[in-house]
Amino acid sequence: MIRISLKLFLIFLISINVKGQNRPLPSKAQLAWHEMEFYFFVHFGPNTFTDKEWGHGDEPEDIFNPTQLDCRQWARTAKAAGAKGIIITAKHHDGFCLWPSKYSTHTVRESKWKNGKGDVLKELSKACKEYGLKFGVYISPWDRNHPKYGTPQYNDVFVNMMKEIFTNYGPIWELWWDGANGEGPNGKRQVYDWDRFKKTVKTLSPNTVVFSDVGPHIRWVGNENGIAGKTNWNCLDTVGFTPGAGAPSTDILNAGNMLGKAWIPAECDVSIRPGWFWHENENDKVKTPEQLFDLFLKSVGRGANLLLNVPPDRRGKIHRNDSLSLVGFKKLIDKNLDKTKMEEKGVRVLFDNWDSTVMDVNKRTVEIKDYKQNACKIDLGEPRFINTVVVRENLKYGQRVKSFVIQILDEENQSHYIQGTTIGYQRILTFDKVKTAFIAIRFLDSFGNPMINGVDAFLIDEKLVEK
Ligand code: FUL
Repeated sequence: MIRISLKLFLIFLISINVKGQNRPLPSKAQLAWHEMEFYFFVHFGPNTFTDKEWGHGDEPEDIFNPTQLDCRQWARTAKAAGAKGIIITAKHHDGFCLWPSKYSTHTVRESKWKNGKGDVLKELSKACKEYGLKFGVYISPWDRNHPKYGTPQYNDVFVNMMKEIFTNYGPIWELWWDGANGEGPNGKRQVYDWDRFKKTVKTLSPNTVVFSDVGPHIRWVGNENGIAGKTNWNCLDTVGFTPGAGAPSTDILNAGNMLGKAWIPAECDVSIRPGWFWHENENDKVKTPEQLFDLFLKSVGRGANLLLNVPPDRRGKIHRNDSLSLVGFKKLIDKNLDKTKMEEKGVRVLFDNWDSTVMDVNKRTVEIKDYKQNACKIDLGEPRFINTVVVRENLKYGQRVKSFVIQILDEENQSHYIQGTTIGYQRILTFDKVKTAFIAIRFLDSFGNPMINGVDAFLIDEKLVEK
C-alpha cells in the first residue's frame, strides 16, 4: 500500500516537473531586475586621482578632490544612453568611503573636497531620483585601509556601513559585493560572515537585489568582458560555494546550471574603457558605439543584464569621449531595434497568426502547447529583409526553453535554419539577411510548455550582425 502511494507520489512529482512547475522561479524583485536590462557602473575614488586600478589604502585623503563633481551630469548621460540605473563604488578595495561613514576615518570627510563636507552618495542618490534612475551601491568587502580588517570586528564594521547606506541613501536597488579578498593593512585576510551580511540586507532592505559571484540574487557572469554564454540559465547551484575564490568555475557562472536549485541570473560587468577607473591615457580608448552594440547583443541579447562602467574623470564628470560614444550607442539601438518604428512598418508580429496550439495566458504571453508537434508560424505580411529575430520568455513561469530552431523561408522557397538553446528574458539572434514573408519557430525541448512573451523581427545594419 505504502509502496503504491510512494509510486503515485513519484509520478505526481514527475508530472509536475514535466509541466515545468517545480523549477525555480524569480522573486518579484528579481523579475523587476530583469527588466532593467542595461545600467551604468561608476568607478570613482582615490584611484581616479592616482592613476591606479587598485589603491593600497594608504593614499592621503586629500588626494580625492574633484573640481566640478556633477552627479546630475552622470544621470543625464545615463538617461541619454538608455541606461536605467547607476551603481557606484561607494567603497573600493582601498577602503576610501565616498560618504562620511562613522565607521571609518578614511572618507570624503577627511578630504579637502568641499572642506570635508561633501558626500558623493548623497549627491548621486538625489540625482538618480531626479532623473528616474535606480540607485545601486558597490561596497567592497576587501578593505586595504581599515585597521580592523582581518579581525571579527571588521564584519561589524561592514554591517554598520551597509546600515548607514540603507538608512541614509535608500532605497538601494542593487548592492554589489565584489569577491576580491586580499590582505588588509595588518597583513591578514578577512573571514567574511556572508550569512550575517545577507541577513542584514534581508532585514533592513528586503527589496534590494544582492550581487556577488554566487548571488544570493544576481550572479557574476564569469568574465569582465561583458559576455554571457549563448546558453545562459538563470539558475545556479550555490550549496558549498562562496563569493570570490570559493565560487563555481567561470564556465559555470557563464552558462548557469540547467538544473540549478536557485534563481540567480547573470549580470555582465564591463568597462567602456580598458580600466575600471578613469585614466588620462585611456581617453582615446573608449569603446565605439558599434562595440557597445555588440556587447548589448552578447549580454542583454543572451538573457543577461549589462552593467556598463563609465568612470568619471578628475573633474568628477563623464569625459566627452565617453558621452559621445554612449549617445552614438543609443542611436544605434533606437535605429536598429526600435519596436515602435518596426511596428509602424508592420514588421513586428505577435501571435495573431499562430495556430490553435497557442493559448493566451495574459495579454502578452502565449503558452505554446504541443510544442513538439507544431511549429509556430509568423506571417510578416509581405516579403521583407530581416537579419535579426528576438524571442522572449515570460520569466514569471520560470525559464523553460532548452532549445529551439527558427526556420526562415526565402523567396525561392529555400529554408534557412537558425539554432538557439536557452531564451530567458530575451534572446537576440542575428544572421545574414534573408528576404522572407514567413518565419516558423519550433521549440525542440523545454521544461513544460514554453511561455513566450513575443517575437520580433528586424533588419539591422549589416555591420552590426554578431560576428
Ligand atoms: C573586480 C575589482 O577587483 C575591480 O577593481 C573592479 O571593481 C571590478 C568590477 O571587480 O573584482
